[in-house]
Amino acid sequence: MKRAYRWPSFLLAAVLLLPACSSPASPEAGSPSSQPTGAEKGKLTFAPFSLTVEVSVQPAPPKILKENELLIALPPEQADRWKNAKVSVRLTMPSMDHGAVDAASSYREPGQFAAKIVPTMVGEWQADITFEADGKTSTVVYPFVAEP
Ligand SMILES: [Cu+2]
Repeated sequence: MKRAYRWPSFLLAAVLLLPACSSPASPEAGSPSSQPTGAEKGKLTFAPFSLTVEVSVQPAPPKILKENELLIALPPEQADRWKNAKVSVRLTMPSMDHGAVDAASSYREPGQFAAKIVPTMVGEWQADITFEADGKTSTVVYPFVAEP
């Protein structure tokens, strides 16, 4: 009887050590809209430009260690106005401390910017999206969850 209790506690310790760098939230919780940002699904506004874009990731949910695309869609009637803007993306994991990954984006007809992103870990990420035009700069935050 005494011996039977040793193994389970040893195994439990091993299991607890394994996910040392995983996010505290369960990855399968999935939906970025569960974040308390107040942003409606994927719609974010660059206030100095009075410009609301629709942000998404393809595929959804994005896969770790693969090339995914972060898409920033302009309203169709404003695509021409902003197609020469500079749009850049910075990825971080807010609950961790392993630095940021920068990605440039390029304009693609008929009205969206696309950035190639490679999340390195499962869990909650945030993309800081910076929009530069007419000598002004504005940054919005897009949260998403990466899966295996
Ligand atoms: Cu991480």
